[in-house]
Amino acid sequence: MLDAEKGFREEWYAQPLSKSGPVISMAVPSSYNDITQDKDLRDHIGWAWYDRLFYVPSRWQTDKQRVVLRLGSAHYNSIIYLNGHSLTSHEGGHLPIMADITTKLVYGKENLVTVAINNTLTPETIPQGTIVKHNDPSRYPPGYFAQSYNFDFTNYAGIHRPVYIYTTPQTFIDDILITTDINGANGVITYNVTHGNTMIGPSRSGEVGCSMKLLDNEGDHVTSAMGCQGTIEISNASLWWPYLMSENPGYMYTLLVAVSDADGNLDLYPQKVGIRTLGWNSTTLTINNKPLYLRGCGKHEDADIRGKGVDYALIVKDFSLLKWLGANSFRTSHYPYAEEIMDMADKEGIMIIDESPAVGLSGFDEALMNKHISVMQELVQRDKNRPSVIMWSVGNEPKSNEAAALNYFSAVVNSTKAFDPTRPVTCVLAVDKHSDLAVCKFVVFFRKVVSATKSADPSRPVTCVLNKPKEKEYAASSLDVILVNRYYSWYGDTGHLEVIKMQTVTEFSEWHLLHNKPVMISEYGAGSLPGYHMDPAWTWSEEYQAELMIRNFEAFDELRSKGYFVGEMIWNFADFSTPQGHTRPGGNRKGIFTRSRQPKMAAHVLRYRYHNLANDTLTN
Ligand code: E9O
Repeated sequence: MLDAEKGFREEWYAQPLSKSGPVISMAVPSSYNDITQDKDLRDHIGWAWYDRLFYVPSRWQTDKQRVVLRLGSAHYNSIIYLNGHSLTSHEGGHLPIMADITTKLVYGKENLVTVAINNTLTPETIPQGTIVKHNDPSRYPPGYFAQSYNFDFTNYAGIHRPVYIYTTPQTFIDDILITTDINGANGVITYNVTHGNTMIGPSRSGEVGCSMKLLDNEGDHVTSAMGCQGTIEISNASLWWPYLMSENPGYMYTLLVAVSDADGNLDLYPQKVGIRTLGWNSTTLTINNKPLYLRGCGKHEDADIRGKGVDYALIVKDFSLLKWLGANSFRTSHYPYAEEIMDMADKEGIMIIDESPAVGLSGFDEALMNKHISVMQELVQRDKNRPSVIMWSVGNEPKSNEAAALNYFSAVVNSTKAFDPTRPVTCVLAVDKHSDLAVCKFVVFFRKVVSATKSADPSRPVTCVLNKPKEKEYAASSLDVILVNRYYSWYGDTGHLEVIKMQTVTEFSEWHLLHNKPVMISEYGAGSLPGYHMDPAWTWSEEYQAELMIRNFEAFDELRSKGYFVGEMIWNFADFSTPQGHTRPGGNRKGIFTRSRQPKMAAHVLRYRYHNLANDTLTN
């Protein structure tokens, strides 16, 4: 039910919504926007309400079960009520919401869950948007406003991911932390299990014990261990390898975790474990001590009708297409994706750059920073055990030419590293880094002078008096790997495909020169309308998109030979929905697949390259 600011006043949560006004039939999980023929629902900004009556068996109460309500996500701000009482609230549209509802249910009877969702974005939310109020009464009706965004994709809203009610015993597994390592041919799994107790019955939490059983990927027993913390070493372990880097990519063991107490409560959780190590230095990324080259794409959770709603068939289709392409990775641009997608990535050996919802940020104040840090904490908490996640991305295309970005990103990146010291951290950049080769030469020059001075006298610190910072980009210095989005011959020098190679090589060598870190291109591409052909290539034709890619490949190959270029990701996997606009014919058309997942000419070109790259990596 759509709300124009009345729902809270009229206490819509106190009874089924149908008693407060006309309700719309709605599917969960799905975005609500594209499901009906109603333009007001598609374009709605503000509160929308969902509800559902459900029953729970009285046996759950007699069995002293703990009951949890879990929403995979709800976009953007949500308040959840149970049986007319406020239960919990959550800010942010892409991470799970959980609440213990054991004592709030009526057992053996009808219960009512109500979810109020608001999709409004402001400069204080992550991501940001602005509400533009139009006050001219001769041109707009009273109270007229529009929402604008700091990004180009449709801000789909609704309950996007599955909603579950599940039970555990009153002594339960609260969390499991897994880290893995390699010791010669052996794999090492370190685990830490934390448990809780709901105190429904007499608590004897002092007597809680943990035991582990490790199973291989066929479910056969490998080894067992006792204790809530510990290390398991497996001789001749099967490692987790990415797609096309091994015969058996995505190999995962199952750590069967059991927590039990003296009252006979037993909670079991089958935790998947992929054994792999990650490494990074100033030029290289490694997995299991082998150098990595990422060949992938930026994606979106986006499809006809359901918008950003989880769709199992679509997940299988997208992974099938990624493998057909020969891709080994993608970035969850520009927000955390559904756990069902992450599960597939673990299983199929597709590596993930796991991105926060911080797209297009600006105005770097402390309040935003604290919010950003807690989003990173929630993201790490959710995805920490996934072998597929090889890098955290704290954001995409921040306005990091604002000087405040320096301290801001150093704080966000350092906090992320404290939450998870095992993975590299990046942020996807787009602002100009001071595109002047002279500056880079200057940096190299001073590095040499400083190190020569230091070796002549190691006993004193060395300085140089500066008048102003030389770099216009302020986030890169905090990152482990530099990812940059560049659209030569699309957003700049449009139509001039011949400048791509030169400009790309110059730009990415400079990023490495300036920061002495591995670099990769995280977006490049062109829009194309499938079926529109022009030769010689012309913007929006399939030929133009394909030729732009081939010119980029020439640059990437030259950069790869320099030894610090660690990956390429096309923008975008598929065409996706955007707000209406004169530069977006039917959405963003930079997909190499159409929105219904059929290949454009570009997909065939990329497929040829990615399979060749995969063979290179196998033979080297
Ligand atoms: C972010 C992505 O979500 N990067 C954008 C993509 C695009 O297609 C968008 O879909 O627009 C590209 C940013 C390129 C920056 C150059 C801007 C020049 C404007 C004249």
